[in-house]
Amino acid sequence: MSDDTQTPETKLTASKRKWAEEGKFLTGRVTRPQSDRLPPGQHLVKNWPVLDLGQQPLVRTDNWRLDVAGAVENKLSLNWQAFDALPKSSKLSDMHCVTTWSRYDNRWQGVSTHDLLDEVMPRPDAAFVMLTSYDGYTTNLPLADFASEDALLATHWEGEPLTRDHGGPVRLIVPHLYLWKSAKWINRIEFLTEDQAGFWERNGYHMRGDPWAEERYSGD
Ligand SMILES: Nc1nc2c(c(=O)[nH]1)N[C@H]1C(S)=C(S)[C@@H](COP(=O)(O)O)O[C@H]1N2
Ligand SMILES: [Mo]
Repeated sequence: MSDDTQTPETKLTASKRKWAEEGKFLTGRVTRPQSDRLPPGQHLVKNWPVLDLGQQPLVRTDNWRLDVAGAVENKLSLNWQAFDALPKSSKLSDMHCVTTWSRYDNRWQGVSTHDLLDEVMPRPDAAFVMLTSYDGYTTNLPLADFASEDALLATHWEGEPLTRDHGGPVRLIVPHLYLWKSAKWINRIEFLTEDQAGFWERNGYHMRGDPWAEERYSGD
């Protein structure tokens, strides 16, 4: 057989098979016993507080873009129509803010990070992501956490479009890390081979931010 039957698809398929063999992206999987549901130092709230840098950008879907760059096979720049054409998922999860409030049972809809990763295919050396938002906010996290099965690019909360103050039209939700990792008004995802600090991480917050390990500040 000659080599000219090689198409981009077979290259992509081979790469996906290799990830499966390596168990890539499985490490972010998080299941915990119910008794361990509230992380240490947290208290429950019923409302949903708003926290950000005080600038809530007005981002409309007709000029929204999501750029995916860095250590990936397929760089993307999605407009709303292209993003909306991706498969949709629904997830139920708790959220935990470093300011000590937690809120249970949030129903999210959007595009799972798994489905996005299927499109962009991180290179084998990609190990971290840096998120950039329309208000200039940045935050970093390990790729394995970004790829966790509960993580999604959320467009809806409790069946309603995400409001502007909570990061609409699209925010990240990575429920097993403190909420500062869940960038509101997301605009760009860059895959990195080395970790870099985002906004709060440069200002003393933890590079990972696991609530069960109380990874609040860089010394924790
Ligand atoms: N773009 C952007 N995303 C952000 C922030 C921000 O200032 N800008 N703040 C983070 C912090 S510190 C928290 S606690 C959560 C709060 O999300 P909420 O306002 O929807 O509760 O958003 C995170 N994502
Ligand atoms: Mo926060």
